[in-house]
Amino acid sequence: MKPSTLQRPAEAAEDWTISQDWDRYGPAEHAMWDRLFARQAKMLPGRVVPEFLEGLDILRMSRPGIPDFEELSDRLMRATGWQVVAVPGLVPDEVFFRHLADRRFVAGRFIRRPEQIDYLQEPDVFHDVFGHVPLLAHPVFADYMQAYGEGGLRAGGLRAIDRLARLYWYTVEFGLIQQDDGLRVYGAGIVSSFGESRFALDDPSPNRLGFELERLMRTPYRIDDYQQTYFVVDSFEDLLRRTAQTDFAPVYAELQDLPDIPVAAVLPTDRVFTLGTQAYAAAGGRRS
Ligand code: HBI
Ligand code: FE
Repeated sequence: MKPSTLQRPAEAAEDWTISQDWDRYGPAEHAMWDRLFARQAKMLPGRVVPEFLEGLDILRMSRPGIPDFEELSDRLMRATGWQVVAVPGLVPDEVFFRHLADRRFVAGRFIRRPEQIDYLQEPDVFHDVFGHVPLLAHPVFADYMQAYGEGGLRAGGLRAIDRLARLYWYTVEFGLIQQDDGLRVYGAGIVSSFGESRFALDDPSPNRLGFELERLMRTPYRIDDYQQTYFVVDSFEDLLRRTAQTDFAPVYAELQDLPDIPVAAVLPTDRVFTLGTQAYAAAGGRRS
């Protein structure tokens, strides 16, 4: 995220939160949520990490309609001390980190229109709440998200924030996890996307590489199309162990003069689950 050029809307509080105004959702918006939910709920079993589906159950998210953040937060608070708060859209990095460090997940309250069903740039309530919130009911992942927020508050300077953004992107948004019987998706950007839930696991195009913090922090990412590289963690416990206990300052220092690794590159030191063909990207990706 570039330095915050974002203007806090008049209706937002100091911490950028707004009310969800759940009563103002109309039938068409609830129907859009139900349509997106049904499509993902049908295709995710066997593809998504089981803890995600457990989170849907704990949070009673399979009830019809856009969840009421207050009800959702009551259940989530009991599970892991987290709550969901509404914000107008992207918020400045330091605001975002502060909320995460205080176990508040910031979620958009708008839902996409039918013509945006397969792709939109700004996170809507389906991406944020269906994609991100179920795993916040999982204690270890909940700890990871809070540690991420605390890491962000400690990060002085844009370079460190860019490194952290890559960690967020390749785990929280587009992470894969290894299970006994194969890989599963857990990143919110994947689980909330019909196309990428398939692409991330089945397509021969992207690389799938073992998670390694320094290597990952040197790897740029795509914001406008499916990823060319996905990183695989062994477990949420391992992810937490490799990141939360680590004060990132020495990591930033070590990375200081190292160049970025091209987004599609595979290094001899990489643990390679898939050496991707990159055919999708070469064919022009989503725009093709
Ligand atoms: N704001 N609402 C919102 N949601 C995000 O996911 C988000 C953000 N601001 C900054 C941000 N993400 C990323 O730059 C983090 O890596 C900091
Ligand atoms: Fe997200």
